[in-house]
Amino acid sequence: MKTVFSGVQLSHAPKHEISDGELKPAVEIPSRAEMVLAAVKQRRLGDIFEPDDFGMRPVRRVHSDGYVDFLEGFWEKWTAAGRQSEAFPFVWPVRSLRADPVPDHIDGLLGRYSMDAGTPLGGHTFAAAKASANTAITAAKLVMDGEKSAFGLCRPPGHHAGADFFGGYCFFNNAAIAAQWLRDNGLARVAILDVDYHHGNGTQSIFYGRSDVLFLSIHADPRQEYPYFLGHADETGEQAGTGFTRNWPLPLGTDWQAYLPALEDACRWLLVYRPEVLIVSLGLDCFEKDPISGFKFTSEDFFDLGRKLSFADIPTVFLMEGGYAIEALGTNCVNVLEGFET
Ligand code: SP5
Ligand code: ZN
Repeated sequence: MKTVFSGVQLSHAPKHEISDGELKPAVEIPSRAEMVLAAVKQRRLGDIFEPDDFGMRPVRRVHSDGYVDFLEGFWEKWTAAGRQSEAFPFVWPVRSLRADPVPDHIDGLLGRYSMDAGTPLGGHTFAAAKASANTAITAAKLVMDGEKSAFGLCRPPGHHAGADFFGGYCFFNNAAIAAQWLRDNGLARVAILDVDYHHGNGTQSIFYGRSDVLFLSIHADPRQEYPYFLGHADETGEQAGTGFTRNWPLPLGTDWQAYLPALEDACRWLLVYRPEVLIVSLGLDCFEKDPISGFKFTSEDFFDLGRKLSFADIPTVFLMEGGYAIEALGTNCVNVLEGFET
């Protein structure tokens, strides 16, 4: 399987995150991608390619102009205001407050275009997020051009980012951008299967009213786990998209055996929908030793996950999302990809 990766993605290097009531060391760090890249090379998964530059048009097909402009111009505004350290939002336009007009002040902008305080923005974030989106599109293009599968080694991840907000370590929604790009380049039906431990709230919200992109997500129950405010079983789409979103929230402690029925259910939906391309939002944070998560996958289970995903011979684009057990990340990720090819 071919891998797409850009070193520019390493330039986003957050120092801290706000979680569990503390300013803690960041977990979404460059070494995640380096570990996966090392495993791809060591296990000879296949050739590694730099992404093509698709410009900002495909990104703007998914994200609002206001949001893209905000991310692009952010660091200049932030430093012009005398700030030097990485940025965190701390005030949001929640229920009964107004999201519009968009504030002028940098702290207002941060809150207007974010969903949490756990996702620091730095001087290289925009460039890295753009490279990550290009990585995703390039992997999608490989598959559209005839590869049976491809791996976009994306970082930062994407699935928590919505049309006009960042959060959950995500800035541009790589899976959504790749799906939209495939639609804009002639495909009629694309499916996204999100197996990250956390619900892909950004991806779901982007496609919630649409039937041309099926969104399926298996994740920790939002009653108990981040992102808390989306991902319940009764969310199945709206208007033209009714029936084209499906969620499998599972309890903390779920292991591979308990996960399997949900995965098989999701596979049945894929068979019915018959997408021309499947995009897998590949989080590796269901791992038993993941430092922020509560599922119980072993490294071997990831191999079985990959094998299951090859069930219907659908051309498949794997895009990396979360996963924070740095030492095992490369092994777990390549296990999925090798399992798929077995
Ligand atoms: C892409 C992705 O996986 N994003 C996840 C963002 C999760 N951020 C919230 C982290 C909260 C951590 N609390 C962990 C408590 C365990 N002791
Ligand atoms: Zn996750």
